[in-house]
This record gives sequence, structure tokens and C-alpha cells, in this order.
Amino acid sequence: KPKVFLAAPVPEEVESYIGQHFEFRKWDGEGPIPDDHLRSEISDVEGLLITGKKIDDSLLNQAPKLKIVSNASVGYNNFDIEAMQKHDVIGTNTPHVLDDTVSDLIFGLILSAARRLPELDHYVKQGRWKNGEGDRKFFGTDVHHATLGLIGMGRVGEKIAKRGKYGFDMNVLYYNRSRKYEVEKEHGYTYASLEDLLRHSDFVVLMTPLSSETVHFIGRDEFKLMKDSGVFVNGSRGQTVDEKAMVEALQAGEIRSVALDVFQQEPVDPEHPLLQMPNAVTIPHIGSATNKTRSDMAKLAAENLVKGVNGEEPPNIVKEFKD
Ligand code: 8YV
Repeated sequence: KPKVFLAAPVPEEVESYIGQHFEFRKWDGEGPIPDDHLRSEISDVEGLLITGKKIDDSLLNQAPKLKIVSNASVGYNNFDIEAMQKHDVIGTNTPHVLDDTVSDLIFGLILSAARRLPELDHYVKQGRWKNGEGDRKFFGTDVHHATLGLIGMGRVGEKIAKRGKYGFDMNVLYYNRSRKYEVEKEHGYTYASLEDLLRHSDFVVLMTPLSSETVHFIGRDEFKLMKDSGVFVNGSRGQTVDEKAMVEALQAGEIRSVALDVFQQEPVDPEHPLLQMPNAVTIPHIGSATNKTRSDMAKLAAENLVKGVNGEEPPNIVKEFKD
């Protein structure tokens, strides 16, 4: 049987499915697999299932038999496409199955920032709730009927827009590299330039994939354009935002608050200034992390792995590797 390595955890039934096809080894330590360990495990494998780790030339040099890297994530900014093409290795991801779960979480972030839920949770648990009404200084801001500015109208973006429009009666503005006329017409969303979107939105949600074009897509100038009362939510990748500029914008009161699932460096440094800010809601990159969705992602990643190692076209080969 061909050999594969599972560098990310998958549920037991997914392991047994993989075991029917391949001889596998797996990383079962705490947290992400250390680079050295990964390098030492791939010299004889034809398939690699992974999440988040950089796949570059130097890693691929250690894996001469490798045919496929199956990402257990929809984002594939960890692929060095050129290096993979050079080594004749294809890459796959896990689209669709996480769209609803991630967009639910984005609304969790929007509501958390708007209604200051983490701050209030802390307040109650510290025994500071003394009168019947809550403290005025914790009053929040409405989500319903506010303007949602969505940067990135991809599959997840569409789900977020729907929740905004139909769940919260929000006015939806969007910016996307290519205009989505059909979606726009069907649901009455408004396409806006990035500048207009930033100027007019109460909640700016960043969902664009990370690529060389989107590094620091939102920085100092963009925060300046946002409303002072604006809330910024990042559900894409930390590198799409200039974090230093974001901290400065919060400190200067150029925006009211942020809610972040992703950071420049993950796990985030415990000394990071954002962690001292009550108006920064911070969660540890868990957009897709429900039991069902993570299990569906693992199943899809396994299916891609099996097809890729067996020389068939996997269902979720990413566009850069399609003929
Ligand atoms: C993470 C995501 O990959 O799919 C993506 O691109 O950002 C998430 O699903 C997941 O958190 C990896 O552990």
C-alpha cells in the first residue's frame, strides 16, 4: 500500500477510511506539528494531509515521492504554488462544507463586538453587576438595520451577506475583485468601491483570501476612511491586515472596535497589545470549528488524498493545478 502522512488530526472513522487505502502514520502531539518532525516524516510518503503549514521548495525536497498535499482547510495560502508545480505535487482544499459554519461565527463576532458580550461576560463573572440594568458604560450598538460592508463576496461572503440582509435587515455593501451581478440583483446588495464601502459601513467584514495581492489589504489609510463608530471584523487571514495600523486606529479612536478570528502570527503572542484592549474581541482561529464541520472537512480532505495518491483527479483540486 502507498504511504501517507497525516499531519493534522482527523476523526477515527476518517482514519479508518484512509487506512483501507494506505499505510499511514500521523502526528498526534499537542498543537501544530513542529517543522523538523514534519520533515522527518515525509521522505517515503505519496500523500500528505495537513492544515496551515507552509508547503515550499525546501519541504518538498524532503518528499521525493509526494503526489498530493491535501489541505484540511479552504484557504490554501500555505501552498507555494510554483514550488509545488515544480515538484509535480498537486494541492487540494475543503470548500463548501464550512461556509455556513464560518458565516455563523462571523455573526458571533459582529454581535460580540457590537453588544460587547466578552466585556459583559467578564463584568458579570467578576461580580461587578450591582444594579438591575447593567452599567451604562457597557451600552452597545445595534446590528439590525446597520450597514454591513463585506470585502470578499466568495462562497462564505455570500452566506454572511444573506444573514445580514435576511436575519438582521442590514443594508449590504460589498467589494469583490469581480462583480457578482447575479447575486447583487437577486438580493439587492450594492457593489461599492473599497473607499466607499469603508466610508459608509458600520461593520466592515474582511473575507478575502490571502494572496500576494491582498497582503496588508487593510492598513492605515483604510482604517482612517472607516467611521469612528465602525467595527472591523477579520475572518480571512491575519496577513491581510496591517496589525500595527489596526492597533493605532483603535488607540486613536479612528474605529470603535475589532473582532478577530485570525492574526498575523498564530498563536498570537500573549504580549500583543490587542490582548490588552477591551474593544478587541479575540478568538483563536476557530471559524470552521464545530464538530460536524471539522469532521466534514476531514472527510473531504481524506477523499482528496485518496484520489490524488491513486492518480485520479481529486474533487477539490485548487484552480492553479487544474489542466
Ligand atoms: C482553518 C480556515 O483552516 O479553512 C480555512 O481556511 O481558515 C479554517 O477552517 C482551520 O481553522 C484550520 O485549523
